[in-house]
Amino acid sequence: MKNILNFINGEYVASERQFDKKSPLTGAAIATVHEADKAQVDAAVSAARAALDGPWGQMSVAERVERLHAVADGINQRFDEFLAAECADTGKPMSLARHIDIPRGAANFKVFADIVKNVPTEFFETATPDGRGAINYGYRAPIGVVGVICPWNLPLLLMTWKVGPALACGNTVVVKPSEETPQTAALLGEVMNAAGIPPGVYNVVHGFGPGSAGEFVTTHPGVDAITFTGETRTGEAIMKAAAHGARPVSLEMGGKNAAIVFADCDFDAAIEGTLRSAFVNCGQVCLGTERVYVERPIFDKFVAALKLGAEGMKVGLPDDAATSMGPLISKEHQEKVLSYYQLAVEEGATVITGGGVPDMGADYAGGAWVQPTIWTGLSESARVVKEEIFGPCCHISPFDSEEEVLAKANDNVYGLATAIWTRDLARAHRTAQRMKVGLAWVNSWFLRDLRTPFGGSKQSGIGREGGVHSLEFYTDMKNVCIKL
Ligand code: NAD
Ligand code: 6OD
Repeated sequence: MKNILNFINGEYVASERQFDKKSPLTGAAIATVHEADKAQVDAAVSAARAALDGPWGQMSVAERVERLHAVADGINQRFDEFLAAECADTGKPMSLARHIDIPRGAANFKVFADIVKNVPTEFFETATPDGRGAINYGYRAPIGVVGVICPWNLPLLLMTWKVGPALACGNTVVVKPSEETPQTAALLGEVMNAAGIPPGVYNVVHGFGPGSAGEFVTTHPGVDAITFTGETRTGEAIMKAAAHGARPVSLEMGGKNAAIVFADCDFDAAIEGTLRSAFVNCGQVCLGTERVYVERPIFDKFVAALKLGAEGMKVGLPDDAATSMGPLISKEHQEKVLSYYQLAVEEGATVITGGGVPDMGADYAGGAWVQPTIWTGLSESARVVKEEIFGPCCHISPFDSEEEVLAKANDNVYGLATAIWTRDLARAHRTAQRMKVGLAWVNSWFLRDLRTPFGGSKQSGIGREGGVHSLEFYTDMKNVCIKL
């Protein structure tokens, strides 16, 4: 059994209380995680403050950039360790983590270091009555000690997506990884030390939300800003905590994303894209598709092809190269997803495929396995069509007009992402612009350019990160006015 410690002020620290991290593959405990108490969170925040006022805050941008590049290189040098840790915590296929989670975990440091190095601020010349004039320029100062609260679905990727820009902007961080996925955040501490990141710049405290490290971080008066990824109702609690002291929040939250498939689409591309968006990472991607709207002339053909694709997916172990889908994160989440599988039947769905638990053999009977599942036939008001499930499942329904599908696709409290499949360019622009979401992909899905704004509309989020938008959140922009 591994021992997963907190990382405070550049050192690994044990806690009095511990909890078990269980394998999603078997349900057996694979690690003992040390749960930070209030005093340890205090110590992490103090260390972050000292590093902010000290070596990190005083370091030149060029040097900071160089060290963040060294962090990215350090992750790549220990790629296999990160890969093994991430797959042990999540059960996801190594083929997936090798191409997405770990490389993006490294890239998040390089890309944002380079953005900070290269993006200028504003400059204005101002006329004054005495004719001498003034100049104004924008100056970005760090926002301070940032609390980073992370989910379990893409642990290293989503944590570094916040920590990369936060550190590049000169801040220091206290990270609270998900209780389900503590390993890669802890391992990153070793890389930080090796890369010459001063103690206190990057701190990790383990634990849960309410009454534990999550609450201690978000309610701590020494934390100047909070960035969060997770469920909308957790985001609401964090927003309330942040209200004390009027601290800024960046919230990336839930989704119930719709794909819109027009009859003129590249059919094979739409099938391939929808299979990925519905089932990759066992459906545990916030951007994933859980509602598919297909134009009626190709509806039957689409349902049949998606069924064939889903049934061709191998549910299996991380190190099997043939595996396309692993288990869900935990037995608790399996219970939630299976309750929706049951509810779909009760609400009158036709189960096109799946709907249950695959037989993984006796050794893996304790794991959080579920079948990829497709339904048709539900009304738009069904809970299965309205609520985020966060599992490998989708409901497909037919539509007859652009107006109709836009009304249906937008009729949801969430507004994170959409994928639109069509060869008609004018329609692509029109529908993408009219979807009430933060991210609209046309003829693709989860195609990322880290310079672009990322975030959700409605209950899917507050704020945008990515590119200069991350700088907006992680810096305090001040205007310097100089009378000439
Ligand atoms: P979650 O909200 O349950 O937990 C996220 C983190 O918040 C965990 O570290 C948890 O310990 C912590 N937490 C819980 N309650 C807290 C509290 N009261 N105070 C402080 N911290 C608290 O989310 P999850 O189950 O880990 O992740 C799945 C959810 O995340 C889904 O809803 C998914 O859509 C969403 N998500 C959104 C995005 C996005 O970019 N919009 C990305 C990934 C995941
Ligand atoms: O790609 C990203 O930067 C990002 N934040 C992805 C989020 C995926 C949600 O599960």
